[in-house]
Amino acid sequence: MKDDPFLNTLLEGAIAAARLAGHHALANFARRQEAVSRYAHDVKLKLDEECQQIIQAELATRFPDHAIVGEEDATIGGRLGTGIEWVVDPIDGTVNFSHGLPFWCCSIAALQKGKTLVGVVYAPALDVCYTARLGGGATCNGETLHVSPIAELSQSMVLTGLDKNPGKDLPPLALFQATSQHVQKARILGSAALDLCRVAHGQADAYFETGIYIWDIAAARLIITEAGGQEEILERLDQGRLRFMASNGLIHAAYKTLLLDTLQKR
Ligand code: LIP
Repeated sequence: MKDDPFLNTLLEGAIAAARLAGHHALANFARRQEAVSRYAHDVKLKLDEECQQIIQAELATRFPDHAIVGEEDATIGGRLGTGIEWVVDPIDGTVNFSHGLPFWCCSIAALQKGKTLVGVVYAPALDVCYTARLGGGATCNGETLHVSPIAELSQSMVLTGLDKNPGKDLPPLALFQATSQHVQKARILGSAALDLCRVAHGQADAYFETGIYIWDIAAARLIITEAGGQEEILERLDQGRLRFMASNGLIHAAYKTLLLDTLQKR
């Protein structure tokens, strides 16, 4: 596992920012229902915005020349000259958080030319901090991560989410029913970043979702690959939405074929 001082500095900053934001959300748990706006199946919380501001302030102090893009405020801070762009989801699993479910996290990634250099996914309510450096491995609370050895789709646990805007696609529940018959269990936990970290941790074997965004996956996709897994954007949809999958690598081809055949996208 190579040691790169530049990546270490980026990772140290990302961890500090994620912890500041996560502790702020936890400390203001009583305010978890304060909403900026509510939608049919989603919500934008005041704490989303506050945590985004905390992360942006910490990163801008440490890295004034870097750009910052976040779910709550696609602000490009600093100069793009360095080519380093921070991609931030201050609270991934927002609806879980607003209901008091612990499956939520702060996700922060540093990208250069679209490639993730470091990633942090911090889940304060679960007291777990996942990290990864490009070429430097992945950890959970300092312990090295590796994906599961499950090699049969029929024995696998897959994590997914339901697309809020399916459009002309197969209805999300029909896709869930059709694919879940071919795996041991399919679960919906409500946080893409944490789902991907569970795959990296070997606690699940694959993940798939349509309708998520780069900020949901930017950090955790590096954690997956540095833990020996595989990930790919299957399709880029409208308004930045993605069809994305990841796995332990062993069941990747079989799961991808099942998904695309069911979606009739092959
Ligand atoms: C969430 C994703 C989750 C998806 C939810 C939501 P947010 O992100 O992490 O996988 O199913 O609909 O998009 O909005 O909580 O940051």
